Amino acid sequence: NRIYQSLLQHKEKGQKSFAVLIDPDKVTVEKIDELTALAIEARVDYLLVGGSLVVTNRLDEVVQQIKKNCNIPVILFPGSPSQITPYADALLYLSLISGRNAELLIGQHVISAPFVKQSRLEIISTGYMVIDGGAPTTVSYISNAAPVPADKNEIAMCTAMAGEMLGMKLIYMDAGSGAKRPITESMIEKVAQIIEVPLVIGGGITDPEKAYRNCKAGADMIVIGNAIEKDASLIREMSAAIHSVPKVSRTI
Ligand code: 1GP
Repeated sequence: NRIYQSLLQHKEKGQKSFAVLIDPDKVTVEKIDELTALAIEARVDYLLVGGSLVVTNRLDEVVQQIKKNCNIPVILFPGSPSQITPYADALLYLSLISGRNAELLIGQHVISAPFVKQSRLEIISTGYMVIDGGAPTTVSYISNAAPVPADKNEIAMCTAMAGEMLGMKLIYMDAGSGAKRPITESMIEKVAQIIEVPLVIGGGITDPEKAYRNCKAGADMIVIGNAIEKDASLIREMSAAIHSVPKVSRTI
């Protein structure tokens, strides 16, 4: 579990990580080449590949092209069990703990378990929490489950705590891709304080200042997709902002 260990080490040192989310539906080979060149230059920590609704079957091809170009670890962020490829390094094994849709909590995992195991990917058990992003997002619609209301910090805290106690190795709070309103720093702070495992934050982050403030509030990893799809050069500024957060080592 090389990748998870690197996440834990970063967390211990108070070092923040930046992950660029690549939607396999939206990238051409040329775009992948552009993104990976920028990601290497800007020292992006991880590349996430996936999305709630992936319609093409180019996943293998996209991941292979990324791996050809760079050594940045590729972590799958699947919207469904069909989005798995052995060419990646790791898989966020997501259980939608903010929802009450049994299929996304455990049903699909049971169906795909033999296939996932065979893939030999590093499996990172992830408590996935969708937070209301101000308007319906693809994930809130597709998941057929109510997101956590944006101002209910207590619900987010209790959900994250429960996820951690159930053994999840990572908590990922997501306002949904392209969310109108990203997750508040106050919610991030409350959740970060109450859990020990790394905290990933994404959804609707468009400016480097917000990414920086999220890290200061306690996020360990920031995921950005949409804003980079619109302007790939943002990778540089985002990476600089996230990596400039003063390191505060963890005192246990
Ligand atoms: C979505 O958290 C990710 O699942 C990233 O969101 O595309 O809005 O950056 P954006």
